[in-house]
Amino acid sequence: MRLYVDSNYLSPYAMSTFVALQEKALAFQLIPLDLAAGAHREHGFARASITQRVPTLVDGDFSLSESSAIDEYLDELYPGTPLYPADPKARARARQVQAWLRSDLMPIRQERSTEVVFCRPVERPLSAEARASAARLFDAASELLGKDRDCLFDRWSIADVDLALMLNRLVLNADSVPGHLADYARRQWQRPSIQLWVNQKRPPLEDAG
Ligand SMILES: N[C@@H](CCC(=O)N[C@@H](CS)C(=O)NCC(=O)O)C(=O)O
Repeated sequence: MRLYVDSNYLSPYAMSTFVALQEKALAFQLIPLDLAAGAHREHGFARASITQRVPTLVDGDFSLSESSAIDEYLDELYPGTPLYPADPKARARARQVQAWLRSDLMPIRQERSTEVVFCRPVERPLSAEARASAARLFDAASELLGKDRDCLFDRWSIADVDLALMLNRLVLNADSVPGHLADYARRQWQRPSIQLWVNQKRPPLEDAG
């Protein structure tokens, strides 16, 4: 198996699929693509991915992009740690959380990029729009998690990775986050499969300005 990811190891979507492969204990080759140099536009990758985006998984003669589709594919085909809950309603909820985190909360994603999570914090305070997004994130996460839960469902799921990543955009930048949500995100971050991604060797960031 091959997993194509960005060569800066900053993509939260690539991280989700990397963690999924680790949790399934599958052997795979991690192939970093230099997106800035347009490596994802080259013919071979463009055809395999269909979308010209990372992550893309190649499994034998089958290739697939879109991180949550990859997560679901791996869970349906391979044994190992379940990535999604078995119960259909909980499973649907996990898919809801993943789809929502990939399509909403844009101001947080813009003002607290994953450079904050994997490299270094930024000083600029959140805009009013980002604070409003953060309030919606906290409401939703509190509703989903309750007060003291370690994970969204009865046991860990891949949706926890995505939710913890979104919260950690704020937690790791020392932005204000309700304590129970910050604790959840920090605990999730200790998972060995996540730490393997966190500890990838990244090229140094160029200084802004
Ligand atoms: N919805 C996609 C998003 C993937 C995505 O946006 N990948 C970015 C890297 S974070 C990418 O490939 N960017 C290259 C480009 O679009 O030019 C997923 O979940 O996999």
